[in-house]
Amino acid sequence: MGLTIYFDGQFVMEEEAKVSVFDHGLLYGDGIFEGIRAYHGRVFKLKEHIKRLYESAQTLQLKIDLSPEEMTEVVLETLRRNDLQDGYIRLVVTRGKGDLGLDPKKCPRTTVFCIAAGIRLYSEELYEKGMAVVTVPTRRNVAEALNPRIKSLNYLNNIFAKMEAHLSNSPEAIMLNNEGYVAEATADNIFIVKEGMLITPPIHVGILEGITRNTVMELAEKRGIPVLEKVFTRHDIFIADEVFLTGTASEVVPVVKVDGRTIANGEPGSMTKELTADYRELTKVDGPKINK
Ligand code: PXG
Repeated sequence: MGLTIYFDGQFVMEEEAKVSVFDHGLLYGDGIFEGIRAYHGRVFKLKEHIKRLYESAQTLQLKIDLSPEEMTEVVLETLRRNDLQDGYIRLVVTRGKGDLGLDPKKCPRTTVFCIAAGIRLYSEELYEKGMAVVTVPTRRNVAEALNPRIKSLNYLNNIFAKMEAHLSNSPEAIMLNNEGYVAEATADNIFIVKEGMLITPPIHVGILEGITRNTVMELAEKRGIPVLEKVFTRHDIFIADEVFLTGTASEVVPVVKVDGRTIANGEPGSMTKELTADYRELTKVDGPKINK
């Protein structure tokens, strides 16, 4: 059975949810998105995702006709219409229809759509055994060109990175910034553990301020684990006690090998396991209920 999609003010069947070939989201990647998850009948960190969406819109001067409260309701109603209690939500705002020039002024109305679907996850084995990843040649965008804090529809450099990972038979890539410091993975943030401290690159390295990243830092602080936002290099990864990635889709994924170097004893570490368990517990209670 097809999905019901929110598309520009209406709920339509997926076959009818069609974006114009003149939409600048398609022609120029001029738009923004959020990837959100629902667990156990609640939408995890929905407030935070809506906030980030409107912050991305503010910088791109994308005028969204809906208020944040109305957008929240769009997400919840899309889940209800698809009878989903758990799932993956993709919320997209594009510049809308214009002409064949890139001028955003020629686009009178933004396009908004919301998809709610089941989620495809990494295998449970990957969580138990950990993942082997590689660093790749493609660098993360420099903030002065396109700030990675904007969750825009321009993902080409991350897609290059993903292709480069696949060329090395690796499921995921670690990207460096233009100075060679570790930035993030293609759709995940990165953490290392060293001597009891949890370390992650600061935002100014040029990364997305991940909502899962912020959540994991809060969970660590609750456990009394010291959390440091500090730049680090590949060498720091190789000599780390633990490495993991965080993101809405992947949650907390242990990394056990990087560029052929085995991390510590090659097994997911204890802090990674504790934070994974805390995160999964939080998904049971956080966020608004889909059905009131
Ligand atoms: N870095 C980048 C570049 C991302 O795109 C994250 C980090 C993690 O952020 P959150 O807020 O999710 O913790 C992302 C997230 C997808 C997909 O389907 C991509 C993201 C999120 C959800 C789904 O590819 N990007």
